[in-house]
Amino acid sequence: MKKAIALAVITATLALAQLPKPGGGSGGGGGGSGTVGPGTEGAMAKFATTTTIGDATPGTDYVVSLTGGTGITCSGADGVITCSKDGAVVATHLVGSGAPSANCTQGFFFYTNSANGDYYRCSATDTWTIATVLTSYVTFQAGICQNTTAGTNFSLPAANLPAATCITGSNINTAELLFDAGTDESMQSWLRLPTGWTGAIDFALKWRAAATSGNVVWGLQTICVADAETSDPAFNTANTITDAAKGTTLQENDASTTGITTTGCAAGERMFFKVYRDADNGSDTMSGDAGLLSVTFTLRRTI
Ligand SMILES: [Ca+2]
Ligand SMILES: [Ca+2]
Ligand SMILES: [Ca+2]
Repeated sequence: MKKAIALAVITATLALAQLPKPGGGSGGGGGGSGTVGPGTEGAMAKFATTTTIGDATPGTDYVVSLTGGTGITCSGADGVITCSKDGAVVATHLVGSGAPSANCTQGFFFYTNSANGDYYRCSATDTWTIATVLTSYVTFQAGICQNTTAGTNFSLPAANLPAATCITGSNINTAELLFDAGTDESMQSWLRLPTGWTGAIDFALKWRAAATSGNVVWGLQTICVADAETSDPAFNTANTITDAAKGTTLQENDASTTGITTTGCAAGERMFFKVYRDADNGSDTMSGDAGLLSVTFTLRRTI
């Protein structure tokens, strides 16, 4: 008789009784029970390969039944019960204190860190990925085009501001902000840092240019304002990205950086950001305007 059992932790209860030997003899008496839990490799409870309870000589053993357990398949006959791993059932949930270190198989394993409640999933063979950090993206388009009039939702300074310009094709109607090649120009806006924010933010932007050589240096600065604070703090030190122009005119061009500076920021706060072209930077060598199309923040939060 085969018995497939369905729990991740192997638990088996043994009922013991002395069996009569084949062809006669008296049994009876005996009895009791024990619980077999997870053990070390090679120990009976591990069921690492095949575990036999009893011996190969039927009729003289005390094990008469086995119940419970998970991930094992048992068969028994005449006092010998043999249990093996059931390949169709695998442990799926591991628990430990701290980050997981055990090997895992993608799609089968889930791990709980008992120290802080974080959950991990096996995202690839022997690779654990924390599952309680959600990644989200916030994108701001640089501008819009109403018929032939361009505008932007960003706040612009009184001087040294990028010009909103329509990009109108046969199908697409949108706008860009044109940043000068020699004078730093900037725009700014803000977003609310989500509850559970982990502190790590990546930044990406899309831009284009008529020029087909040289580099553009983009700058980003952030600063945050909390509840009961006034909202005119100085910006943090800038993160910059140096990105080469495409070799083909007006092709869209991605630029990005990870782990931007967010000193003084916390979950729930308003994060102001300022984007500019560091046009007078010696590394900003592209001639002509750089047209900003969008900026995107990658935010992470725990659940
Ligand atoms: Ca690029
Ligand atoms: Ca500058
Ligand atoms: Ca320049």
